[in-house]
Amino acid sequence: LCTYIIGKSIITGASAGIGEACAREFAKTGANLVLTARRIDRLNQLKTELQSHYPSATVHCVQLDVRDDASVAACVDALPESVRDVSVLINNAGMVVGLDRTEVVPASDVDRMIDTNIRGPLNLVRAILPGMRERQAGHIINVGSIAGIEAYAGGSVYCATKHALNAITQVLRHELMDTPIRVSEIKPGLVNTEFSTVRFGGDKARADKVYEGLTPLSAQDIAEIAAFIATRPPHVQIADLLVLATDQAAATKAHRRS
Ligand code: 8X3
Repeated sequence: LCTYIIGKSIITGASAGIGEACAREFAKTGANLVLTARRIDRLNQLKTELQSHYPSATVHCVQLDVRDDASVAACVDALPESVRDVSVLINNAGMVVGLDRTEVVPASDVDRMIDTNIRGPLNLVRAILPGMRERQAGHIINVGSIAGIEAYAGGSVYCATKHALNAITQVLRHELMDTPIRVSEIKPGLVNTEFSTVRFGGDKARADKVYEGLTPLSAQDIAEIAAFIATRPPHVQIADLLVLATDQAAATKAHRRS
């Protein structure tokens, strides 16, 4: 069994889905957590829960919109001394809007996806990586998607953002090859989270259809993989992990029983 521990970790988008599950999974190991999201109430609830279940974990919550570079920089500047030396950055915050043909995607939706899914992780890297370089220690784990290696009708901007994140992950590995800092990407397929509800503007019934008749991945499945990645020995860099539900073969190909 691996004995490497997860140290101080910052997780973006920790109020729900994969980010929230990562917070739970990392807290189990007694990690010191910085959790960020726009929905601070949900983060504070999660903090209360985590601290009662895992007393050795510490949790610091910050209301943050990863799209806003100045806020990201200020958030990192204001971190308490005890968690300043972040060792793991989980770039999880991400979203999708719509499943429209490319020519009808509103410009505002283009901006929201590009700003959250590309600018967001870049903002975090700009704020966190210099400290990791100084300390010569750290691990960046980007939450990508199968949409980062495949493209499907209705996914133009989302697929483009996840392809971009995949490129950024690879570039970082080149730039950090001569350091002990590791860069990993997890690319999940169908995961049952708020992702599809957000995609369809809150239409839960339409979102449920995405996962109907099959067994999708859960956020917990991905969080366990993130914890596995973060606890490998220092010479092991899990570069790229595509994780699919057993019922899924490709982004738009899945076996449904009903
Ligand atoms: C996974 C999203 O749309 O490819 O991030 O199922 S999708």
